[in-house]
Amino acid sequence: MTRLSPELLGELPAGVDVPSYDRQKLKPRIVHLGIGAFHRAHQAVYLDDLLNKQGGDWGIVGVSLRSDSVAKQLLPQGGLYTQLEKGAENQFRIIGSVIDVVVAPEDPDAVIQAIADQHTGLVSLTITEKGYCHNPATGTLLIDHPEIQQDITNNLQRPVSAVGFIVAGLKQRYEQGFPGITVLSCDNLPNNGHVLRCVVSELARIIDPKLSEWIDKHVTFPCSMVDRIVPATTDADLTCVRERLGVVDKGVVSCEPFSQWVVQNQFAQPVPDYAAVGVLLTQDVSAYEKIKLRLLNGSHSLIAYFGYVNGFDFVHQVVNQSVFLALIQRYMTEAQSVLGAPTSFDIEGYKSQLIERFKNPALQHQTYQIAMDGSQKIPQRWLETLTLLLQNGRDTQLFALLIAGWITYLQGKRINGDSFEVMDPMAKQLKTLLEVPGSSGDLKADQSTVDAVMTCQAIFGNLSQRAPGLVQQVNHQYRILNEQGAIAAIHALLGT
Ligand code: CS2
Repeated sequence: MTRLSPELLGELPAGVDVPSYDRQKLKPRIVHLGIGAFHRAHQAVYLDDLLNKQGGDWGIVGVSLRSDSVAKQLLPQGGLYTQLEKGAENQFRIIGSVIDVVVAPEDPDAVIQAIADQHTGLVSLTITEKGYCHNPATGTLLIDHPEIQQDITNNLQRPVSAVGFIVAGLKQRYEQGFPGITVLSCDNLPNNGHVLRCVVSELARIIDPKLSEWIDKHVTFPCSMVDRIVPATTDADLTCVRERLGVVDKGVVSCEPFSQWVVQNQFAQPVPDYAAVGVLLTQDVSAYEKIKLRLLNGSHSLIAYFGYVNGFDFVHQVVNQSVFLALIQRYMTEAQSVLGAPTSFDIEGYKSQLIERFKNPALQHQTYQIAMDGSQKIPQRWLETLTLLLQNGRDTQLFALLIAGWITYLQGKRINGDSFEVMDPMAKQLKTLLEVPGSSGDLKADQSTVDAVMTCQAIFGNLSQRAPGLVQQVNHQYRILNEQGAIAAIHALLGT
Protein backbone atom coordinates (compact mmCIF):
# COMPACT_ATOMS: atom_id res chain seq x y z
CA MET A 1 0.00 0.00 0.00
CA THR A 2 1.14 3.58 -0.71
CA ARG A 3 3.06 5.43 1.98
CA LEU A 4 1.99 8.82 3.37
CA SER A 5 3.85 11.62 1.54
CA PRO A 6 3.55 15.36 0.85
CA GLU A 7 2.19 14.64 -2.64
CA LEU A 8 -0.74 12.74 -1.16
CA LEU A 9 -1.85 15.42 1.30
CA GLY A 10 -4.54 16.71 -1.05
CA GLU A 11 -5.99 13.25 -1.55
CA LEU A 12 -6.60 12.16 2.02
CA PRO A 13 -10.21 11.43 3.03
CA ALA A 14 -12.43 14.27 4.26
CA GLY A 15 -12.24 14.81 8.01
CA VAL A 16 -8.51 14.12 8.23
CA ASP A 17 -6.87 17.45 9.11
CA VAL A 18 -3.82 18.39 7.05
CA PRO A 19 -1.37 21.32 7.24
CA SER A 20 -2.91 24.45 5.71
CA TYR A 21 0.47 26.18 5.35
CA ASP A 22 3.10 25.95 2.66
CA ARG A 23 5.64 23.42 3.95
CA GLN A 24 8.12 24.45 1.25
CA LYS A 25 8.66 27.67 3.19
CA LEU A 26 9.81 25.88 6.35
CA LYS A 27 13.47 26.22 7.22
CA PRO A 28 15.54 24.32 9.78
CA ARG A 29 15.25 26.78 12.66
CA ILE A 30 14.52 24.48 15.62
CA VAL A 31 16.81 21.60 16.50
CA HIS A 32 15.06 19.09 18.72
CA LEU A 33 17.11 16.45 20.52
CA GLY A 34 15.14 13.27 21.20
CA ILE A 35 12.46 13.10 18.53
CA GLY A 36 10.39 10.39 20.20
CA ALA A 37 6.62 10.12 20.32
CA PHE A 38 6.27 12.72 23.07
CA HIS A 39 7.89 15.51 21.06
CA ARG A 40 5.86 14.64 18.00
CA ALA A 41 2.59 14.73 19.98
CA HIS A 42 3.46 17.87 21.94
CA GLN A 43 5.93 20.59 20.89
CA ALA A 44 5.72 19.68 17.20
CA VAL A 45 1.92 19.95 17.39
CA TYR A 46 2.07 23.41 19.01
CA LEU A 47 4.31 24.52 16.16
CA ASP A 48 1.96 22.95 13.61
CA ASP A 49 -0.93 24.85 15.26
CA LEU A 50 1.04 28.06 14.94
CA LEU A 51 1.98 27.46 11.32
CA ASN A 52 -1.67 26.70 10.53
CA LYS A 53 -2.66 29.94 12.21
CA GLN A 54 0.05 32.35 11.12
CA GLY A 55 2.30 30.64 8.57
CA GLY A 56 6.00 31.41 8.92
CA ASP A 57 9.21 29.51 8.34
CA TRP A 58 9.96 27.70 11.60
CA GLY A 59 10.66 24.06 10.84
CA ILE A 60 11.98 21.33 13.15
CA VAL A 61 15.07 19.22 12.58
CA GLY A 62 14.59 16.23 14.84
CA VAL A 63 17.58 14.39 16.23
CA SER A 64 17.51 10.74 17.27
CA LEU A 65 20.28 10.19 19.75
CA ARG A 66 20.33 6.41 19.44
CA SER A 67 18.41 4.47 16.84
CA ASP A 68 17.45 5.20 13.26
CA SER A 69 13.85 4.04 13.71
CA VAL A 70 12.21 7.50 13.64
CA ALA A 71 14.29 8.52 10.62
CA LYS A 72 13.10 5.37 8.84
CA GLN A 73 9.52 6.21 9.73
CA LEU A 74 9.56 9.88 8.80
CA LEU A 75 12.11 10.51 6.07
CA PRO A 76 10.28 8.47 3.39
CA GLN A 77 7.17 10.45 4.37
CA GLY A 78 8.80 13.87 3.95
CA GLY A 79 8.60 14.34 7.75
CA LEU A 80 4.82 13.93 7.83
CA TYR A 81 3.03 11.78 10.38
CA THR A 82 -0.41 11.33 11.88
CA GLN A 83 -1.46 12.42 15.33
CA LEU A 84 -4.13 9.94 16.45
CA GLU A 85 -5.97 11.72 19.22
CA LYS A 86 -7.98 9.32 21.35
CA GLY A 87 -10.88 11.05 23.05
CA ALA A 88 -14.55 10.08 22.93
CA GLU A 89 -13.83 9.53 19.23
CA ASN A 90 -10.58 9.19 17.35
CA GLN A 91 -9.32 12.33 15.60
CA PHE A 92 -6.81 12.08 12.78
CA ARG A 93 -4.49 14.95 11.97
CA ILE A 94 -1.38 15.17 9.83
CA ILE A 95 1.43 17.14 11.43
CA GLY A 96 3.82 18.97 9.08
CA SER A 97 6.23 20.88 11.30
CA VAL A 98 9.05 18.32 11.22
CA ILE A 99 11.16 18.75 8.10
CA ASP A 100 14.17 16.54 8.75
CA VAL A 101 15.49 13.82 11.05
CA VAL A 102 19.17 13.27 11.80
CA VAL A 103 20.48 10.10 13.43
CA ALA A 104 23.22 11.28 15.77
CA PRO A 105 25.39 8.13 15.88
CA GLU A 106 25.42 8.02 12.05
CA ASP A 107 26.23 11.69 11.55
CA PRO A 108 27.27 13.46 14.75
CA ASP A 109 28.68 16.39 12.78
CA ALA A 110 25.30 17.13 11.25
CA VAL A 111 23.86 17.51 14.75
CA ILE A 112 26.63 19.85 15.85
CA GLN A 113 26.30 21.89 12.65
CA ALA A 114 22.54 22.15 13.07
CA ILE A 115 22.89 23.53 16.61
CA ALA A 116 25.68 25.86 15.48
CA ASP A 117 23.88 27.14 12.36
CA GLN A 118 23.24 30.83 12.71
CA HIS A 119 19.69 30.44 11.43
CA THR A 120 18.84 28.05 14.23
CA GLY A 121 16.93 30.02 16.85
CA LEU A 122 15.96 27.34 19.33
CA VAL A 123 17.34 24.04 20.58
CA SER A 124 14.84 21.94 22.51
CA LEU A 125 15.06 18.57 24.22
CA THR A 126 12.99 15.58 25.28
CA ILE A 127 15.68 13.11 26.26
CA THR A 128 14.00 11.68 29.41
CA GLU A 129 15.31 12.08 32.92
CA LYS A 130 18.32 9.82 32.47
CA GLY A 131 19.49 11.73 29.38
CA TYR A 132 20.77 14.58 31.59
CA CYS A 133 23.52 12.34 33.00
CA HIS A 134 23.00 13.99 36.35
CA ASN A 135 22.71 12.83 39.90
CA PRO A 136 18.93 12.92 40.45
CA ALA A 137 19.38 13.63 44.15
CA THR A 138 21.71 16.65 43.69
CA GLY A 139 21.19 17.79 40.08
CA THR A 140 24.92 17.87 39.28
CA LEU A 141 26.67 16.30 36.28
CA LEU A 142 27.86 12.72 36.72
CA ILE A 143 31.41 13.23 35.52
CA ASP A 144 32.06 9.49 35.64
CA HIS A 145 28.97 8.64 33.56
CA PRO A 146 30.32 6.50 30.68
CA GLU A 147 28.88 8.81 27.98
CA ILE A 148 30.26 11.93 29.64
CA GLN A 149 33.62 10.24 30.05
CA GLN A 150 33.62 9.37 26.36
CA ASP A 151 32.72 12.95 25.41
CA ILE A 152 35.52 14.33 27.57
CA THR A 153 38.08 11.83 26.29
CA ASN A 154 37.21 12.62 22.68
CA ASN A 155 37.18 16.33 23.42
CA LEU A 156 33.70 16.42 21.85
CA GLN A 157 34.99 15.33 18.45
CA ARG A 158 32.21 12.75 18.24
CA PRO A 159 29.78 13.35 21.09
CA VAL A 160 27.45 10.64 22.36
CA SER A 161 25.53 12.33 25.18
CA ALA A 162 22.88 14.99 24.56
CA VAL A 163 24.83 17.28 26.88
CA GLY A 164 27.95 16.64 24.77
CA PHE A 165 26.12 17.57 21.56
CA ILE A 166 24.81 20.78 23.08
CA VAL A 167 28.23 21.82 24.35
CA ALA A 168 29.84 20.95 20.99
CA GLY A 169 27.21 22.97 19.08
CA LEU A 170 27.52 25.95 21.44
CA LYS A 171 31.30 25.78 21.14
CA GLN A 172 31.04 26.31 17.40
CA ARG A 173 28.64 29.20 17.83
CA TYR A 174 31.07 30.76 20.29
CA GLU A 175 34.10 30.23 18.06
CA GLN A 176 32.33 31.64 15.02
CA GLY A 177 31.09 34.70 16.88
CA PHE A 178 27.43 33.80 16.39
CA PRO A 179 24.79 34.97 18.82
CA GLY A 180 23.76 32.89 21.81
CA ILE A 181 20.64 30.77 21.72
CA THR A 182 17.82 29.35 23.84
CA VAL A 183 18.15 25.73 24.96
CA LEU A 184 14.76 24.53 26.16
CA SER A 185 14.35 21.41 28.27
CA CYS A 186 10.95 19.74 27.89
CA ASP A 187 11.50 16.83 30.27
CA ASN A 188 9.72 15.92 33.48
CA LEU A 189 12.32 17.25 35.88
CA PRO A 190 11.81 19.99 38.43
CA ASN A 191 13.73 23.11 37.47
CA ASN A 192 14.59 21.37 34.23
CA GLY A 193 16.21 24.51 32.80
CA HIS A 194 18.48 24.88 35.83
CA VAL A 195 19.45 21.22 35.72
CA LEU A 196 20.28 21.57 32.04
CA ARG A 197 22.27 24.76 32.58
CA CYS A 198 24.17 23.08 35.35
CA VAL A 199 25.20 19.96 33.38
CA VAL A 200 25.99 21.94 30.20
CA SER A 201 28.10 24.48 32.10
CA GLU A 202 29.96 21.77 33.99
CA LEU A 203 30.89 19.89 30.84
CA ALA A 204 31.77 23.14 29.03
CA ARG A 205 34.05 24.15 31.92
CA ILE A 206 35.96 20.89 31.58
CA ILE A 207 36.34 21.40 27.82
CA ASP A 208 37.14 25.13 27.92
CA PRO A 209 36.48 27.52 30.82
CA LYS A 210 36.11 30.47 28.40
CA LEU A 211 33.32 28.62 26.60
CA SER A 212 31.57 28.12 29.89
CA GLU A 213 31.75 31.87 30.59
CA TRP A 214 30.32 32.63 27.14
CA ILE A 215 27.47 30.18 27.76
CA ASP A 216 26.69 31.83 31.10
CA LYS A 217 26.35 35.19 29.33
CA HIS A 218 24.73 34.32 26.02
CA VAL A 219 22.71 31.14 26.32
CA THR A 220 19.40 30.85 28.16
CA PHE A 221 17.91 27.69 29.61
CA PRO A 222 14.25 28.40 30.39
CA CYS A 223 12.35 25.97 32.58
CA SER A 224 9.21 24.43 31.15
CA MET A 225 6.37 22.19 32.18
CA VAL A 226 5.05 19.84 29.52
CA ASP A 227 1.95 17.72 29.83
CA ARG A 228 0.27 15.26 27.54
CA ILE A 229 -0.18 11.52 27.93
CA VAL A 230 1.48 9.85 24.95
CA PRO A 231 1.49 6.06 25.14
CA ALA A 232 3.83 4.09 22.92
CA THR A 233 2.34 3.58 19.44
CA THR A 234 0.91 0.09 18.93
CA ASP A 235 0.31 -2.03 15.84
CA ALA A 236 -3.40 -1.44 16.38
CA ASP A 237 -2.77 2.33 16.09
CA LEU A 238 -0.92 1.84 12.81
CA THR A 239 -3.75 -0.28 11.45
CA CYS A 240 -6.40 2.18 12.62
CA VAL A 241 -4.62 5.04 10.82
CA ARG A 242 -4.04 2.98 7.68
CA GLU A 243 -7.74 2.15 7.50
CA ARG A 244 -8.81 5.76 8.00
CA LEU A 245 -6.23 7.37 5.70
CA GLY A 246 -6.06 4.71 3.03
CA VAL A 247 -2.25 5.01 3.09
CA VAL A 248 0.48 3.60 5.32
CA ASP A 249 1.94 5.87 7.98
CA LYS A 250 4.80 4.33 9.94
CA GLY A 251 5.29 7.41 12.12
CA VAL A 252 1.89 7.55 13.89
CA VAL A 253 1.77 8.98 17.40
CA SER A 254 -1.22 8.42 19.66
CA CYS A 255 -2.19 10.72 22.50
CA GLU A 256 -4.96 12.02 24.72
CA PRO A 257 -6.88 15.21 23.83
CA PHE A 258 -5.43 17.16 26.79
CA SER A 259 -2.25 19.15 26.25
CA GLN A 260 -0.47 21.83 28.26
CA TRP A 261 2.82 23.69 27.97
CA VAL A 262 4.13 26.34 30.35
CA VAL A 263 7.44 27.97 29.45
CA GLN A 264 9.62 30.39 31.34
CA ASN A 265 9.82 33.61 29.41
CA GLN A 266 13.58 33.77 29.04
CA PHE A 267 14.73 33.60 25.44
CA ALA A 268 18.13 34.49 24.01
CA GLN A 269 16.59 35.14 20.59
CA PRO A 270 13.05 35.43 19.25
CA VAL A 271 11.23 32.07 19.26
CA PRO A 272 7.95 31.12 17.54
CA ASP A 273 4.91 32.98 18.88
CA TYR A 274 3.82 30.02 21.00
CA ALA A 275 1.58 32.19 23.18
CA ALA A 276 -0.69 32.58 20.14
CA VAL A 277 -1.47 28.85 20.32
CA GLY A 278 -2.10 28.48 24.01
CA VAL A 279 1.37 28.10 25.48
CA LEU A 280 1.61 29.93 28.78
CA LEU A 281 4.72 32.10 28.96
CA THR A 282 5.52 33.13 32.51
CA GLN A 283 8.43 34.24 34.69
CA ASP A 284 8.12 31.32 37.08
CA VAL A 285 7.00 27.84 36.10
CA SER A 286 7.88 26.15 39.39
CA ALA A 287 4.32 26.03 40.76
CA TYR A 288 3.07 24.39 37.53
CA GLU A 289 5.99 21.99 37.56
CA LYS A 290 5.41 20.87 41.13
CA ILE A 291 1.67 20.42 40.69
CA LYS A 292 2.19 18.32 37.59
CA LEU A 293 5.17 16.26 38.71
CA ARG A 294 3.81 15.41 42.12
CA LEU A 295 0.13 14.93 41.32
CA LEU A 296 0.16 13.55 37.77
CA ASN A 297 3.53 11.85 37.49
CA GLY A 298 3.61 10.83 41.16
CA SER A 299 0.23 9.10 40.76
CA HIS A 300 1.39 7.57 37.50
CA SER A 301 4.40 5.94 39.18
CA LEU A 302 2.20 4.58 41.95
CA ILE A 303 -0.22 3.19 39.36
CA ALA A 304 2.67 1.69 37.41
CA TYR A 305 4.42 -0.16 40.26
CA PHE A 306 1.32 -1.41 42.07
CA GLY A 307 -0.61 -2.04 38.87
CA TYR A 308 2.05 -3.85 36.87
CA VAL A 309 3.13 -6.20 39.65
CA ASN A 310 -0.51 -7.01 40.42
CA GLY A 311 -1.41 -8.03 36.90
CA PHE A 312 -2.73 -4.82 35.32
CA ASP A 313 -1.15 -3.90 32.01
CA PHE A 314 -2.90 -0.57 31.52
CA VAL A 315 -3.41 2.57 33.61
CA HIS A 316 -7.19 2.71 33.16
CA GLN A 317 -7.53 -0.84 34.51
CA VAL A 318 -5.71 0.09 37.71
CA VAL A 319 -7.75 3.26 38.24
CA ASN A 320 -10.96 1.28 37.76
CA GLN A 321 -10.14 -0.89 40.81
CA SER A 322 -11.69 0.80 43.82
CA VAL A 323 -8.87 -0.13 46.17
CA PHE A 324 -6.20 1.36 43.92
CA LEU A 325 -8.35 4.40 43.22
CA ALA A 326 -8.67 4.97 46.96
CA LEU A 327 -4.88 4.79 47.31
CA ILE A 328 -4.37 7.27 44.45
CA GLN A 329 -6.86 9.66 45.98
CA ARG A 330 -5.23 9.45 49.40
CA TYR A 331 -1.84 9.92 47.75
CA MET A 332 -3.05 13.06 45.97
CA THR A 333 -4.53 14.47 49.19
CA GLU A 334 -1.24 14.01 51.03
CA ALA A 335 0.84 15.38 48.17
CA GLN A 336 -1.51 18.36 47.93
CA SER A 337 -1.15 19.11 51.65
CA VAL A 338 2.48 20.21 51.22
CA LEU A 339 2.31 21.37 47.60
CA GLY A 340 1.91 25.07 48.30
CA ALA A 341 -0.17 25.51 45.14
CA PRO A 342 -1.40 29.07 44.54
CA THR A 343 -4.76 29.57 46.25
CA SER A 344 -6.22 30.73 42.94
CA PHE A 345 -5.46 27.32 41.41
CA ASP A 346 -8.45 24.95 41.28
CA ILE A 347 -6.68 21.95 42.72
CA GLU A 348 -9.83 19.89 43.28
CA GLY A 349 -10.78 20.37 39.64
CA TYR A 350 -7.24 19.45 38.58
CA LYS A 351 -7.27 16.23 40.62
CA SER A 352 -10.66 15.10 39.27
CA GLN A 353 -9.52 15.90 35.76
CA LEU A 354 -6.43 13.74 36.32
CA ILE A 355 -8.54 10.76 37.38
CA GLU A 356 -10.67 11.20 34.25
CA ARG A 357 -7.54 11.39 32.09
CA PHE A 358 -6.16 8.22 33.69
CA LYS A 359 -9.48 6.46 33.11
CA ASN A 360 -9.44 7.06 29.35
CA PRO A 361 -9.81 3.46 28.09
CA ALA A 362 -8.86 4.28 24.51
CA LEU A 363 -5.33 5.32 25.50
CA GLN A 364 -4.17 1.83 26.50
CA HIS A 365 -1.31 3.41 28.42
CA GLN A 366 0.99 0.65 29.61
CA THR A 367 1.96 0.47 33.26
CA TYR A 368 5.24 -1.16 32.24
CA GLN A 369 6.13 1.91 30.14
CA ILE A 370 5.64 4.29 33.06
CA ALA A 371 7.46 1.94 35.46
CA MET A 372 10.71 2.42 33.54
CA ASP A 373 13.56 4.42 35.06
CA GLY A 374 12.14 4.66 38.56
CA SER A 375 15.52 5.62 40.00
CA GLN A 376 15.40 8.77 37.89
CA LYS A 377 11.74 9.60 38.50
CA ILE A 378 11.05 8.84 42.16
CA PRO A 379 13.04 11.74 43.67
CA GLN A 380 10.96 14.49 42.07
CA ARG A 381 7.68 12.58 41.98
CA TRP A 382 7.55 11.23 45.57
CA LEU A 383 10.56 12.17 47.64
CA GLU A 384 10.11 15.94 47.52
CA THR A 385 6.66 15.51 49.05
CA LEU A 386 7.98 12.96 51.52
CA THR A 387 10.73 15.32 52.66
CA LEU A 388 8.18 18.07 53.25
CA LEU A 389 5.93 15.70 55.22
CA LEU A 390 8.89 14.73 57.39
CA GLN A 391 9.81 18.38 57.94
CA ASN A 392 6.27 19.06 59.05
CA GLY A 393 6.23 16.09 61.41
CA ARG A 394 3.46 14.43 59.42
CA ASP A 395 2.62 10.77 58.97
CA THR A 396 4.65 9.07 56.24
CA GLN A 397 3.16 5.55 56.17
CA LEU A 398 1.64 6.06 52.73
CA PHE A 399 4.97 7.09 51.21
CA ALA A 400 6.62 4.17 53.00
CA LEU A 401 4.12 1.91 51.24
CA LEU A 402 4.92 3.52 47.88
CA ILE A 403 8.65 3.02 48.31
CA ALA A 404 8.04 -0.57 49.45
CA GLY A 405 5.87 -1.03 46.34
CA TRP A 406 8.70 0.13 44.12
CA ILE A 407 11.21 -2.16 45.85
CA THR A 408 8.75 -5.04 45.39
CA TYR A 409 8.56 -4.15 41.70
CA LEU A 410 12.37 -4.31 41.54
CA GLN A 411 12.12 -8.02 42.36
CA GLY A 412 11.00 -8.47 38.73
CA LYS A 413 8.05 -10.80 39.41
CA ARG A 414 4.36 -10.30 38.69
CA ILE A 415 1.64 -11.71 40.91
CA ASN A 416 1.12 -14.68 38.57
CA GLY A 417 4.79 -15.60 38.91
CA ASP A 418 5.85 -14.27 35.49
CA SER A 419 9.28 -12.64 35.50
CA PHE A 420 9.95 -9.33 33.76
CA GLU A 421 12.96 -7.16 33.11
CA VAL A 422 13.36 -4.07 35.27
CA MET A 423 14.23 -1.26 32.86
CA ASP A 424 16.30 1.30 34.71
CA PRO A 425 19.76 2.78 34.24
CA MET A 426 20.50 1.62 37.80
CA ALA A 427 18.88 -1.82 37.34
CA LYS A 428 22.09 -3.80 37.76
CA GLN A 429 23.17 -1.95 40.86
CA LEU A 430 19.69 -2.24 42.40
CA LYS A 431 19.47 -5.94 41.58
CA THR A 432 22.59 -6.73 43.53
CA LEU A 433 21.04 -5.06 46.58
CA LEU A 434 18.01 -7.33 46.38
CA GLU A 435 19.79 -10.62 45.90
CA VAL A 436 21.59 -12.97 48.24
CA PRO A 437 25.28 -12.52 47.36
CA GLY A 438 26.69 -15.43 45.39
CA SER A 439 23.28 -17.00 44.75
CA SER A 440 21.78 -17.33 41.29
CA GLY A 441 19.24 -14.60 41.80
CA ASP A 442 17.66 -15.69 45.10
CA LEU A 443 16.01 -12.76 46.82
CA LYS A 444 16.99 -11.81 50.33
CA ALA A 445 14.31 -12.59 52.87
CA ASP A 446 15.32 -10.16 55.59
CA GLN A 447 15.09 -6.43 56.05
CA SER A 448 18.56 -5.79 54.67
CA THR A 449 17.01 -5.25 51.21
CA VAL A 450 15.08 -2.16 52.17
CA ASP A 451 17.98 -0.82 54.22
CA ALA A 452 20.38 -1.29 51.30
CA VAL A 453 18.10 0.24 48.65
CA MET A 454 17.33 3.22 50.81
CA THR A 455 20.98 4.04 51.34
CA CYS A 456 21.35 4.56 47.57
CA GLN A 457 22.56 8.17 47.62
CA ALA A 458 21.77 8.89 43.98
CA ILE A 459 18.08 8.27 44.63
CA PHE A 460 17.45 8.95 48.29
CA GLY A 461 20.26 11.36 49.16
CA ASN A 462 20.76 11.02 52.91
CA LEU A 463 17.10 10.34 53.67
CA SER A 464 17.74 7.12 55.57
CA GLN A 465 20.14 8.88 57.99
CA ARG A 466 17.76 11.81 58.40
CA ALA A 467 14.72 9.62 58.94
CA PRO A 468 15.54 6.21 60.40
CA GLY A 469 11.89 5.85 61.43
CA LEU A 470 10.93 6.03 57.78
CA VAL A 471 13.23 3.14 56.93
CA GLN A 472 11.45 1.10 59.60
CA GLN A 473 8.09 2.02 58.10
CA VAL A 474 9.25 0.99 54.63
CA ASN A 475 10.45 -2.31 56.07
CA HIS A 476 7.09 -2.83 57.71
CA GLN A 477 5.19 -2.09 54.49
CA TYR A 478 7.58 -4.24 52.44
CA ARG A 479 6.91 -7.18 54.76
CA ILE A 480 3.13 -6.78 54.48
CA LEU A 481 3.35 -6.44 50.69
CA ASN A 482 5.41 -9.58 50.37
CA GLU A 483 3.50 -11.65 52.93
CA GLN A 484 -0.09 -10.51 52.35
CA GLY A 485 -0.07 -8.71 49.01
CA ALA A 486 -0.88 -5.20 47.85
CA ILE A 487 -4.63 -5.25 48.42
CA ALA A 488 -4.22 -6.17 52.10
CA ALA A 489 -1.44 -3.60 52.53
CA ILE A 490 -3.58 -0.82 51.03
CA HIS A 491 -6.62 -1.75 53.14
CA ALA A 492 -4.47 -1.78 56.27
CA LEU A 493 -3.02 1.62 55.41
CA LEU A 494 -6.35 3.22 54.58
CA GLY A 495 -8.13 1.51 57.48
CA THR A 496 -10.74 0.08 55.12
C1 CS2 B 1 4.67 9.19 32.62
C2 CS2 B 1 4.79 10.46 31.78
O1 CS2 B 1 6.05 7.57 31.58
C3 CS2 B 1 5.92 8.33 32.56
O2 CS2 B 1 6.73 8.37 33.47
O3 CS2 B 1 4.38 9.55 33.93
O4 CS2 B 1 5.33 10.21 30.54
C4 CS2 B 1 3.43 11.16 31.62
O5 CS2 B 1 2.55 10.40 30.82
C5 CS2 B 1 3.58 12.54 31.04
O6 CS2 B 1 4.47 13.26 31.82
C6 CS2 B 1 2.24 13.25 30.97
O7 CS2 B 1 2.43 14.58 30.68
